[in-house]
Amino acid sequence: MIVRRYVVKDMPEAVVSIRKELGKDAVILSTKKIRVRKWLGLRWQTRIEVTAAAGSDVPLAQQVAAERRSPSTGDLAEESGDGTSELRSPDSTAFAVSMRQAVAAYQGVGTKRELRDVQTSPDLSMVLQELATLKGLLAERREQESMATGARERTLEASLQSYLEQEGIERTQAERWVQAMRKAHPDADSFAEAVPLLASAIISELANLSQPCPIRKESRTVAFIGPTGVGKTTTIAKIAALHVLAGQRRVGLLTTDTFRIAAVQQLQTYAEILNVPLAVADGEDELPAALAELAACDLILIDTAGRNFRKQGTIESTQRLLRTMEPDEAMLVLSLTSKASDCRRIAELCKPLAVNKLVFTKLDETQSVGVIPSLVAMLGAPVAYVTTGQNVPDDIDIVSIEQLLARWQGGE
Ligand SMILES: Nc1nc2c(ncn2[C@@H]2O[C@H](COP(=O)(O)OP(=O)(O)O)[C@@H](O)[C@H]2O)c(=O)[nH]1
Ligand SMILES: [Mg+2]
Repeated sequence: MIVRRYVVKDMPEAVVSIRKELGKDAVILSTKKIRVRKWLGLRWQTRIEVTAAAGSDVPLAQQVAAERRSPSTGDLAEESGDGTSELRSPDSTAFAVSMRQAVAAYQGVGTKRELRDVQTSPDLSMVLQELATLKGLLAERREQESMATGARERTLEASLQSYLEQEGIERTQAERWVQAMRKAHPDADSFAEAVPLLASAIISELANLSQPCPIRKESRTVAFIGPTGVGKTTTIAKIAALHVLAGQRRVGLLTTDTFRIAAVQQLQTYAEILNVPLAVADGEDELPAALAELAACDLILIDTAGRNFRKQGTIESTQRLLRTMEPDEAMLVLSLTSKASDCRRIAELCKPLAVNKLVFTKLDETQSVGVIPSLVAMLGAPVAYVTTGQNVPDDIDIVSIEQLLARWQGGE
């Protein structure tokens, strides 16, 4: 019979070595924890010392232990080069059987009969039963936890999604932005925490477009287009007043809105108050002459007739007008009190008009600002101005999307 000692990290490692070296009939005689020096003797580590035997004449564990303790036996271990040692002992079939069962149970490769024997051992079967119960409980708990986390995430995402939709953001765009935020901040788990993070995700996606872009210094002609009643004329009056007050540029006003006499009169009144010239063009044929009237001006703000943009004819005539006047900048003016879906439809229809900036009016009359980043993303055009009331010239602002979305703080 061969007896060997193994110093290993864990039992599976011992069983693999024992099976490899002593064969599948080998049995474990004893195991005990020992401490060994590692790292040039600087550190101690815990290891398991396993004694195993192979051969037909395997001794009882007690006998081996007694022999090892007995001074007459001396040191039976004979060190071999590979760190194992061998000793010769008397045989025992009983212990061999029990150890074979243990090895089989450990590896799960025992014969059916051996497993049955293990299960019928009262102590072992109780332990196995308890282990099985514990395993079941653990699995159940893990499943409950992952279900709860999944449900919490779904609920949070659904709340964020409906918040964005209420704010006027289109469904698929809202989904995209919620997902972008979740990707960047998977740990955010409350609505109040997630909403400002959502704003950051939108701002970082818009990149440069999130910065306000008022009229450039180099621009001389700027046209304002948009539906009726959104506040084009009032906004033009505010911008003109600000430039007159700044005293940097000679401002002129031009209107093509001759559909209503009141519209011309409205701009005429502002022109008189501000003491700036006003030219009127009835159709694109009169545009060159009207522009020539304002030759001395270095900033010409062009008011256009409010039109029903849902009609194809409106888009075509506005396109003709813009082509003739070739403005340096074309601003689409939209009211934040209009339905978000209508704003989106108008923006979609205005795509062929090469609008390069957006103006949002009537912020004072609404809480919802979601349509602003939504249209900025859709048209790839930044916001030039946001207006906040009827007072000329005070109620106009140059603000970033970040400042606008600050309204979302705390999910208000
Ligand atoms: N509350 C509010 N009303 C505004 C704002 N801008 C314009 N208005 C009002 O909207 C109405 C239509 O404005 P107007 O400039 O004639 O619109 P237009 O038809 O697009 O030229 C007027 O009563 C304005 O005083 C704003 O920022 N807030
Ligand atoms: Mg008008």
